[in-house]
Amino acid sequence: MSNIQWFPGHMAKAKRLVCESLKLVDVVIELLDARIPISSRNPMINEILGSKPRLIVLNKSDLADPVVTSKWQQFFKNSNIECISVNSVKGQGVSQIPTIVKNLACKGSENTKRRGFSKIVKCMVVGIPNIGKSSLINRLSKRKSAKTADKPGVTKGKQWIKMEGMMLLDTPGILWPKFDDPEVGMKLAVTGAIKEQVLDIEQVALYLLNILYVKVPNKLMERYKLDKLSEDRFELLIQIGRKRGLLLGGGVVDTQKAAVLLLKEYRSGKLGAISLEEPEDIEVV
Ligand SMILES: Nc1nc2c(ncn2[C@@H]2O[C@H](COP(=O)(O)OP(=O)(O)OP(=O)(O)O)[C@@H](O)[C@H]2O)c(=O)[nH]1
Ligand SMILES: [Mg+2]
Repeated sequence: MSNIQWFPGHMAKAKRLVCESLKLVDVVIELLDARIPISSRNPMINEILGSKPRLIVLNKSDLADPVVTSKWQQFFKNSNIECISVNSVKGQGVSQIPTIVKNLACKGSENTKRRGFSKIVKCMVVGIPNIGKSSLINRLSKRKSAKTADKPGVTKGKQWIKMEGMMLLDTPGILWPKFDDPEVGMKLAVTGAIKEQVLDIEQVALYLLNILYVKVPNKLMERYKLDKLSEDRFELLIQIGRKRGLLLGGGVVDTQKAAVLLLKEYRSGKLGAISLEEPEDIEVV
């Protein structure tokens, strides 16, 4: 498996922006992908945040297995970090955030400064590209102030958005310079955090196909109307392409198009709500 590397100049800038803004805020919302809570956790952000009060929000919970998501919530709570799960598009779970953030801000000001904090709580939302930071802010503020789109790198600078009792800071998504584990890069690619231009889409689709084959073979059979799944992953991709009529000349399957289709269907939940990692898979926290 080749290692995806992705840390263009604008990400270094985004990291500086998060560092500088940290001084200005009472609380940080660390947004993670409910399907890959560990792989979507930026180790750099963890260092930057230090002891700042934080809430972990597992977003895109509609695309993850709810049983696995509950386990993740417990996993973070066991490490004394507040954690909830939400769907920022439909709004599920979002209404609990203001109260939790205000409580965290109160605690933070008692412990660190021994003085009150301003009534307006300042909260920064951080996370990897395309995770849903701007969508969450729009949901919380009940306005479409922040630009959102189904691709990474949409928010370029910081933007403060006001809501009742709170100021929210939207930030650009940040990845880190090197993925020590190539699987982390693959999972980020599968879920859409890395720009497609730098990816080998077929390789990413084969990685996903491997997980789906092991975890949810029935869902693959149902979705693509396959009686039997080929054990060879590339053959399986060909089976899917053929079923969907994605052919080049001479009846040859266009595996590139099949790869794009599989990723698109997984990302939009058409294959079901499927988590790609579980707390049991993680050896070291
Ligand atoms: N299914 C689902 N899609 C979501 C959810 N939250 C956000 N999205 C989608 O994810 C895509 C990215 O959302 P954004 O809010 O632009 O993400 P961002 O983190 O601000 O991205 P950058 O600004 O590029 O770093 C959009 O297509 C959203 O509709 C969610 O809870 N569930
Ligand atoms: Mg954004």
